[in-house]
Amino acid sequence: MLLERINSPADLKKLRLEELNQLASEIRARIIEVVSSCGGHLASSLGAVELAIALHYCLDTPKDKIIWDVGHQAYAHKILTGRNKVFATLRQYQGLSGFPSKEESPYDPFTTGHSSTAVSLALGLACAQEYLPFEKRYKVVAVIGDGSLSGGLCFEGLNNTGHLKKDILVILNTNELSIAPNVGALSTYLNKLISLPIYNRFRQALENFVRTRVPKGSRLLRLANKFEEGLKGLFIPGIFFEELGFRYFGPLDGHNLAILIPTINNILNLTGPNLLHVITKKGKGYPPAEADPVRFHSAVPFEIKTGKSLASSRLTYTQVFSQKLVDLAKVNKRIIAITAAMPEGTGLDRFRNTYPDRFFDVGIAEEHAVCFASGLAEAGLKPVVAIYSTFLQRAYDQLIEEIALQDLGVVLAVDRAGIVGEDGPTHQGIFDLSFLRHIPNLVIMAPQDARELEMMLEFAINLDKPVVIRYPKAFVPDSSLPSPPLRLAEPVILKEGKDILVIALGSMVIPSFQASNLLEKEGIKITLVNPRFVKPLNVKLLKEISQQVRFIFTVEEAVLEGGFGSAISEVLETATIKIGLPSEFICAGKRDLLLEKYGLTGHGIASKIKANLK
Ligand SMILES: Cc1ncc(C[n+]2csc(CCOP(=O)(O)OP(=O)(O)O)c2C)c(N)n1
Repeated sequence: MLLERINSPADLKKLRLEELNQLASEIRARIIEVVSSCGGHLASSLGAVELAIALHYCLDTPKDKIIWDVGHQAYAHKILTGRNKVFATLRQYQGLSGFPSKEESPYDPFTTGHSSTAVSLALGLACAQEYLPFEKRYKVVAVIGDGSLSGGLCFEGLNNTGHLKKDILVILNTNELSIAPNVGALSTYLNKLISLPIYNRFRQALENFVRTRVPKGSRLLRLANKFEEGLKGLFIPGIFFEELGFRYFGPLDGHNLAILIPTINNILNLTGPNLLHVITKKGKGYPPAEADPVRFHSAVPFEIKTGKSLASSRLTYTQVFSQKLVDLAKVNKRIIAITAAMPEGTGLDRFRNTYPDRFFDVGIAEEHAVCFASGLAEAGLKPVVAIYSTFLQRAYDQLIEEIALQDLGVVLAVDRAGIVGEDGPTHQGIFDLSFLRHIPNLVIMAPQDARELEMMLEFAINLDKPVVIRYPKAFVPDSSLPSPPLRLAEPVILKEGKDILVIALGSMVIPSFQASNLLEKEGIKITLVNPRFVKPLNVKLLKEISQQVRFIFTVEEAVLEGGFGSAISEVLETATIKIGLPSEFICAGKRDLLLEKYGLTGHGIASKIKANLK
């Protein structure tokens, strides 16, 4: 096994080309073996194996910096940079992160996970070089996907790079997919480039001719340059990037090390912004992933031989939302569904398959998704934007300016709210309550179970206000708790007792109910309230209830600062004790394990309450 001999990129440089190809196969086998048992971003990482080998072969890492956009395709990079021995701990509690992580390795200059940031980060590093002593300067490479390129931030980075003309290599890795098939006019353009590799040869020939045959300063040179300029638009691929100020190279086969290595070596000797376009196959080398790269983008554990998923078939909140929206859209023809490149993750694939004319995948463009929804709502339609809590962070300004300020009837179905598990700190959906709660006009709800999620979605669709419904990445709980019809701001009192009041939000209602059963066995009498709404609150009723008990507790699956408990303590005169998550970046690990760690289970809540009563 060659892989056993690779402890750092220095070892890679001792290998011959055939050995590098063999190494690529061994890395693929290792990735498949580990991801089949712990899940992860399989297809993208399999597609970027040769790219990782070529980059580490050509660069002097970790002095030189590679920034992988999103970072989900960087498993080979991890394996090559001294992390193979611990690779089996991928995405597990206290194990290797599923994304580049600064804490984990000097080869990861940034901790990443959100899309379209790589060019801007790389430009910052490239710009900083001028301020560093010569011996400390390094090369900077950003690897972006065609999906990342559908995000506006990536364009801002490219635009500024072309303007600043710093030394930077952007590698554009196209495979015609984000998670789902890539969308947008630019993606169509890239596909056109891929299918016409002839231009680059033509351009190369023209450049060689001009360089070798035409005397410098001659009229002929000026003419030839004009001719080249004129032909550019017709023939040269990457005119778009050239106009942005980049020198464009490619497209190349991103799995062919014999071409990749010398090309990257050559380009690294050039100054200014350069863009190398490579074409790869998502899922390369594992037939089930090549055949179904969408399913294997973020794979759950699977059987290697067949690719068969080993996931539980229990119902999730996402599936409940997915089905209910389709049911509501059957009757209400104004409903429009919007996703920012996550049709499968948000469950909107069902809507897309049922009502393709009322479904929009806008690319990895959360800001645009929210603005676009505003336009649709202003025109009288009922947009439902399904989005992960962590990615809604991107659209904060649009939410305030284009939705809330206009008081438009847009529904935001905020999935993955709370602890998400294996994707770790970049993906935990724990900040949304704190950044949403203070926005005027917004109605915010959280369901205790599947039934309540369905009710809330229907309620939101019929309310002419901006509404957020937040729900976790979880199986829906078995629930026999009552769910009377929803009324704006009205909580449900689930049980009444005179000692303490527990107001538990959304995913924390059932664990708090379990906690109350435990505490009642010890003689503590509890009033348990499911508030349903974070905003608006029925302050009068909450005050009345709170005056009948001695202690008040709130429970939420979100960061405490500025969260739901803060909302309660702002309106009640009695002191409240808040149970929830600390304001810290929560590591990866199974959701259940992390909930237990932070005391957000029935037992955990009961012991926190008891500890505070003492
Ligand atoms: C801001 C943001 N939105 C959504 C995602 C979810 N996401 C992760 S990877 C990905 C697709 C990336 O596509 P591309 O850059 O083409 O890489 P590929 O997986 O095709 O190699 C998406 C949408 C994200 N990481 N960040």
